[in-house]
Amino acid sequence: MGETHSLEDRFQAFVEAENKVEPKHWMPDGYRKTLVRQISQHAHSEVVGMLPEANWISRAPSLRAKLILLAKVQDEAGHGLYLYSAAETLGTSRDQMIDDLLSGKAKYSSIFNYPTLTWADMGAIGWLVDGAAIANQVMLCRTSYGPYSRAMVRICKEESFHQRQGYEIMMTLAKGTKEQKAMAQDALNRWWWPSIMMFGPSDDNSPNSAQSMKWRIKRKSNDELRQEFIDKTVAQAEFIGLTLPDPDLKWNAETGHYDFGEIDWTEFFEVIAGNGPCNAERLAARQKAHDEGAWVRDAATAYAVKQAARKPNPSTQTHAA
Ligand code: BYC
Repeated sequence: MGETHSLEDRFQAFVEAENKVEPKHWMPDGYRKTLVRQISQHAHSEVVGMLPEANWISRAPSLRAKLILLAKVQDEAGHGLYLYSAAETLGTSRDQMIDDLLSGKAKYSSIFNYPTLTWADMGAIGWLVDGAAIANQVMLCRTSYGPYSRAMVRICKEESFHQRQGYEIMMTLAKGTKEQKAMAQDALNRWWWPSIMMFGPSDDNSPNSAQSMKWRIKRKSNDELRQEFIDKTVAQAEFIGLTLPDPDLKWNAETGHYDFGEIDWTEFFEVIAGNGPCNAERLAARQKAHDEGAWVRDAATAYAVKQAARKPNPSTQTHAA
């Protein structure tokens, strides 16, 4: 490109040519800010997302189910860590990001502000919540920021295992006794609408989408992803004999997609404003874990200082012949 082009223009051409932006590259301030916002929210979602499921680890119905759930929750801790690391490459410290979560400044996914009332909720979360997360995250494997896109590749592989874990629980319950099937249907009824809200506001009400699509941070819009998820999930529900709780859900041969009912956006905006059923409980649990972990952070810092002081000075080091 000619020298008359601004840094912004060159950056735009760079991402449009499907290059990956790396931490040391020049980037517009807005690009950096958007990524810190999105990646840190994503990291917080993984970490807060452990809480509703952790509620059932001690009550899983078999040793096998307990082991699988434990592994899934551990994966989510790992996803949080990769994502905090990816966000740190943009120049924001993990302490700052965690302060923003605990003070209520940073958001995390709306979905984790709903309670997990029965074992079937572990099925519904894995099937629907991880299913929705995969739909969103497969596109993020192609996001323009290198560290985020690479973290997503591994995360998506693990999310596929999570989705199957959930679907298997739902399938088992749906094939079980009348009461077990009713429990699965009840969980589906409660998690369906919050799951489709996970994709965010509709495109005409999504303030960040246009710029994020232009910068190739987002590769598909909120509504496109929501539709893909719904289209894929209808057949999965039919296969296990459960009913999605939407009387307006109907195949539309003209569009080649399912039409669906009105989303309760008031509920969504209330939840992301901090007024969902479990927002206060979730943040209190994170605050408690943070406070109780203070001694671990202090010990790790003291150890790092001691190690740095002990490091031999290379100029005085002697080498064996
Ligand atoms: N919840 O302009 P928009 C998981 C906010 S966890 C809360 O469309 P954007 C898992 C949005 O932040 C998966 N807030 O925004 C873990 C913005 O507010 P701010 C989590 C939401 O960023 C454990 C405002 O609404 N996945 O897999 O272009 C167990 C306007 O929205 C939500 C990710 O985080 C929401 N649902 O698009 C099981 C994926 N939706 O920040 C599973 C990464 C919107 O301006 N994130 N908002 O104050 C993204 O892809 C995008 O950030 C979103 C939103 C699609 C979520």
